[in-house]
Amino acid sequence: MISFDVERIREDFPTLNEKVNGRTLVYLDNAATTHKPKYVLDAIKDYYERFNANPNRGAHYLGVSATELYEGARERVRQFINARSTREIIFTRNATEALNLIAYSYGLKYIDEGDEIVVLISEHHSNIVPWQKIVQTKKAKLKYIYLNEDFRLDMEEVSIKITDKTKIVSLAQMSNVLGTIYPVKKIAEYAHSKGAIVIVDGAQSVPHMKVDVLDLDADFLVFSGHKMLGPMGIGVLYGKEEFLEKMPPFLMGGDMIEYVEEQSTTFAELPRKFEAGTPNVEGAVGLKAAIDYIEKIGFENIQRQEEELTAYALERLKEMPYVKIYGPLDMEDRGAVISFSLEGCHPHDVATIVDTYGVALRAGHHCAQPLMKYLKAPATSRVSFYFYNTKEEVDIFIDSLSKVRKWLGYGS
Ligand code: 7TS
Repeated sequence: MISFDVERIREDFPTLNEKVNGRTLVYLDNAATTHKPKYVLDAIKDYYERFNANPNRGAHYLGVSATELYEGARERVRQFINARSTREIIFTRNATEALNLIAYSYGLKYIDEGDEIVVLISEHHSNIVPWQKIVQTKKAKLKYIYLNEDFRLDMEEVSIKITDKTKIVSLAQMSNVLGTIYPVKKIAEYAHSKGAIVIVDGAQSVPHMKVDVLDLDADFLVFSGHKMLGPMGIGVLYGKEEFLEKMPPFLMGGDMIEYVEEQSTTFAELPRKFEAGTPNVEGAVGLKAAIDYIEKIGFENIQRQEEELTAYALERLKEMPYVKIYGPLDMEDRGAVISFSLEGCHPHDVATIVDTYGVALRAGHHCAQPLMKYLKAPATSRVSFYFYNTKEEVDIFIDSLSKVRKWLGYGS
C-alpha cells in the first residue's frame, strides 16, 4: 500500500486530463466503466510488442511466453479473490457472459420444473434475463426479493423468498443503481441452509472492496475487468471446482477439447473446458496489471477516498430541495454510486446540461428496468466515483447540477 495522493494518482490516467466541451473532464460514470492507468496500457502494449502469439498451441518461444502470461494472470486473479485453485478461475468476456455461462451450463442441467431461482429486485438485466430464459425453458419460477423503504434488504424478506424449492440465489453484492451493499455472506449462509447455491455478481463490488470467495462462501462469483481499470472484453467467472467439474461446457470449439472424433468429443480439464477459442491474452494481461495497480493503491485507501466523496456528495445533494435520492442516505453498507432525480427535469436533460460543464454522469434505467418500475421512476441520473475522483470534482458536479433547473426555465 502506498501513501494516498490523489493528484499524483490522477497523473497515471491520461483520459482524466482530457478536455471535453472546453472544460476539464469530470468523469463520474465509473459504475459503467473506469479509466485505465498508463501501467495497464503499457502492459498491454508490451505484450503485443514482445510476446504476441496464440497460447496453448505453438511450442515456440512466443507461444510459450503468451501461455505463461495468460496463466500468470489466472494465478493473479486466484490470489486476488482468494480462490483455492486456478482450476476455479475461468476467463470470460465480462460479467454478463459469466452469468450466461452459469445459466446455460448449470441452470439447464440442474433446474427442473417447479424449482425456484431467487434474485433481488435491484439486479442488473445481466442477472435477470438469463434466468428468465432458464425458468421459461424449464417451467421453473423466478422470484424477487424486494427492498425496504431505505433501499436496504431485510433478512425476513430473504427468509420468505428463499425456500426449500430454491435452487439458485443470484445477487449483486452492490447495486449499480442504489449503491446498496448487500449482506451477501449472511444471505449465502441462509441459502445454503435451504440447499440452494449462491451466485455473487461482483461487477460493482470487486473493483471497490476486498472480495474473498472463501469468506463469503460464494459458489460462483462473476466480475468484469473494465470496471476495475482493466480493458474491455475480459471478465472472470469463479466457480467452486465441485460445481464446475460437473457442468457441461458452454461454448464448443478449439482449446476446450481433449479428443475429437468424427461424431463425439471429450473435453479439456478445468479451466480450459470453459474457454473455447483463442483466448483474450491482451485482456488477461491488462487485468493482471489492473489488479497490481489496485493492490498497490490498497483497498483501505480506495474505500476511504470513495467514502469521503460519497458522504460529501450526499450531503451536498441533500441540501438541494428539488433533489430526490434513490438509495441509502447514510454511509452504512453503501458504495460510491448515487442515483437521483431533479424535480421536473428529465434525467437525459440533466446529463446533457452537466456535460456542457465537462461532467460525465449517467442517465437512464441503468439496465435495471424491474427496479425502475419498482421505484416508480422511469429513469434516474447517476454519479459513481472511483478512487481517482476528487472533492473538487464533486463541487463542479454540484455547481453544474444547480444550474440545470434554471436552464430548463425554473426559478431555482
Ligand atoms: N452486474 C452489475 C451489477 C453491473 O453493474 C453490470 C454493468 C453488469 C452486471 C454487466 O457488466 P458487463 O461488464 O458484463 O456489461 N453495469 C453497468 C452500469 O451500471 N452502467 O453501465 C454498465
